[in-house]
Amino acid sequence: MTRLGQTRPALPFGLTPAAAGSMKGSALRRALLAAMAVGLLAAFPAPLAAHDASAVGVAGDPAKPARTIEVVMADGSDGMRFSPDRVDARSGEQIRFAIRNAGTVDHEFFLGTRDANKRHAEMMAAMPEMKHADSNAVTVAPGGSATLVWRFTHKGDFEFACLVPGHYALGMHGTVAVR
Ligand SMILES: [Cu+2]
Repeated sequence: MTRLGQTRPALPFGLTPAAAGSMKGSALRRALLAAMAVGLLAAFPAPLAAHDASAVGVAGDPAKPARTIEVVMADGSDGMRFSPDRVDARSGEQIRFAIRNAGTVDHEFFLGTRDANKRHAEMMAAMPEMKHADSNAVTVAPGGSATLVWRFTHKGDFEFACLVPGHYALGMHGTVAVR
């Protein structure tokens, strides 16, 4: 049982003071290293996100032609949404998403597979302060705008989603159908 005001250094989670005390040197070090490794994975999910994004396509080249699609982010008493919430694209096509936040709070535009976004949203719920700055994601402040250029290289139904905790469930996601 942990008490307030304890002076003991924090132990890796799952390790009780009694268990730590019974461990000798190297075992305790291994437990600490394992806990640190888990912590590092949780703190730096970006490589995982980037890997997932490769199933959707690659970062676009702004110097090359792109079709512009305007996307508006909105929030209100009736929920949160992207307009449009469906985009059709051709495999190999480069799209320049011109994103504007017409809402009252920060929103994200995060491009990925449905599975990756779902897992990512769960992770975000545990780390609400996490900000994304990958080629497949952008955060837009209220009244602000941003562009994201992306080339879709695979056919399938993909998703753009706002992964700010709670927003996805309020309706903030859309589909990119690549044919
Ligand atoms: Cu949002």
